[in-house]
Amino acid sequence: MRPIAFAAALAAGTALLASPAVAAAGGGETLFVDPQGNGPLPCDRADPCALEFAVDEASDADRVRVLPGRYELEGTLTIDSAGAVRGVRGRPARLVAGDFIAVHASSSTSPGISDLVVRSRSQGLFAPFSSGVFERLRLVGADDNQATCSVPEAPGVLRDTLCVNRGGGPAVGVGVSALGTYDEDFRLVNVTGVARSGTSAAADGLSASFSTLTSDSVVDNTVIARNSILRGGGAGTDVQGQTSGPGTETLDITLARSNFRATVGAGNTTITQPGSGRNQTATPRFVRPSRNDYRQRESSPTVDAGGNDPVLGAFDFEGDPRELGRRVDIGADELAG
Ligand SMILES: [Ca+2]
Ligand SMILES: [Ca+2]
Repeated sequence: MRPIAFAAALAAGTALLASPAVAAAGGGETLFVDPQGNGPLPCDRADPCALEFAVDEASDADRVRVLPGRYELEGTLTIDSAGAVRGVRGRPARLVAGDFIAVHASSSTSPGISDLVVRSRSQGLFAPFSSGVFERLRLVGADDNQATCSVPEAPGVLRDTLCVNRGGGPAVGVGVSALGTYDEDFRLVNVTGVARSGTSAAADGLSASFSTLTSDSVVDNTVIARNSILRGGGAGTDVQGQTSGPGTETLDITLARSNFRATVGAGNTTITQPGSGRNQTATPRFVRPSRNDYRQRESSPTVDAGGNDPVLGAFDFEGDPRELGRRVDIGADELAG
């Protein structure tokens, strides 16, 4: 039996290598991209394509594999059909965007996006209507008035992700919002959402804003944050929520095993009290936040202070195993010994 099994495995391996593009889960193809890539379809590993080209050409079932390196984006990277855009875990590609939104994940195709480092002077990720999983992203933006990670009307999951806003105005780290009758839930797991403000402007770590459009609308919204660090600055707060509009709307922001000091709720908003349950208020300690290094120091209160979750990720934002030490940490980073 043994030689036969070996031969079968070898044949399968040969078939895989001979294939022009690697079939992805769900029946699609994998399109490889590289910073110097200029290849035609099918964008195989030996002749990778340019990032924008592959993202434009990919269909719903395809995935784009972003090989390590630095990508200077010529405009917003608009993902409106690719099923997934993924870097390499532990060796994330670096996308530099300039003055425009770095990644716009649009439409109902629900792209999954992972393992990217994104820098922009505007927003990092704008993902309306998407139910995808966004994970292991390190997004640093500087938009004065927008969230670095903006997920309006997106019933998805943001996890193991860093969202930093360095804008000097009313900046936001993570923004969740909806207009009208939207009543989906949104979930943050192991997110570090930080808005830095050197001025008196209101910078919020997490901002959730929901509004009805008609008086007969009855909408209940839920935002769940677990194992997350949410920090604002200036005249802002760490977790802000509001409802508005002519209808009847509630917003429930539930935080568990998370790190935040203060909240502000307006309208029919309820927000978990800082320090209640297993939530903590002590200042998290990062390696070098001035250089956007939001890995934890060993002395940070966030180490081993998180808990389990139904959609807990398997790895942290730099590719370390998600659970090391006594238990999961709070925030995008897991402290590796
Ligand atoms: Ca741990
Ligand atoms: Ca780590």
